[in-house]
Amino acid sequence: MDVIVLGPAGCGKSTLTGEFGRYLKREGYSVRFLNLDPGCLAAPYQCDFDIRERFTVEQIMRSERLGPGGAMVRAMEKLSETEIPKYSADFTLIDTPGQLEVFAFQAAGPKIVRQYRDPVGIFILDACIGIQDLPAIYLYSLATGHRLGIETIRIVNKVDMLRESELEAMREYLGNPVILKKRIHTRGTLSDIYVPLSELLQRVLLAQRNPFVSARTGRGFGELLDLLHEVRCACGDTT
Ligand SMILES: Nc1nc2c(ncn2[C@@H]2O[C@H](COP(=O)(O)OP(=O)(O)OP(=O)(O)O)[C@@H](O)[C@H]2O)c(=O)[nH]1
Ligand SMILES: [Mg+2]
Repeated sequence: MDVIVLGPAGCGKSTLTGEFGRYLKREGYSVRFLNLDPGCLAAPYQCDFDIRERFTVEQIMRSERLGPGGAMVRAMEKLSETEIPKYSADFTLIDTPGQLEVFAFQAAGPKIVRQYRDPVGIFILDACIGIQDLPAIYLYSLATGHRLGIETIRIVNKVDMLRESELEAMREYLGNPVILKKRIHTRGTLSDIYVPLSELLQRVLLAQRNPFVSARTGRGFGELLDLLHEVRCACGDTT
């Protein structure tokens, strides 16, 4: 199974790739690690393929006299023209750049992802974001999956940083459309857009499971693994 780890800057993509990969190995699976982030200084896992061996954002900044954003866009173009090795491991974990908008919303992203036959995306929601901002980031995750054209599951990471009562509130919130709806602002001229969007979000939230995970402690890895298996089961049901 090819698993593409997605999410905004600093949400824990690289940590999860490393720690979840080591967990999978302990469970007896064969695992490969791919780093597709040409901007990182180091990856916290032993890479089977590391895009930084071909080019880095820093090299592109120097050679093409670009700023960090422009160099990352250029790097993604180069990545989309690069043949990424394919492995027949049980799990190939693919770590992606922190600049999600460059990876997912420029032309290169879907082209890169299309190199894989039927990948699954894990979109990481950072538990520290706070309940009030969850709807926005959840919509972002849906847009990302849609844009890349891949089946995407969502996990809440860094749960070790919250108290149990805070986690409970978040769990209740994710499972309760009424609370959620109140949180989406519906005032003003944009209400025509936000009301249907909030209704869509409620339907999605009720239909999906979102494992609570800590990439640091390994909490929730078993549930994440189960969900990945379920996504790949014949029925495709992730409830
Ligand atoms: N407490 C806690 N910290 C975490 C967890 N996962 C990641 N972190 C920390 O969050 C910070 C960012 O983690 P990374 O794994 O580098 O995040 P990333 O999404 O790969 O970051 P970029 O590639 O730069 O976007 C680091 O300090 C990690 O140690 C977690 O589950 N719990
Ligand atoms: Mg990273």
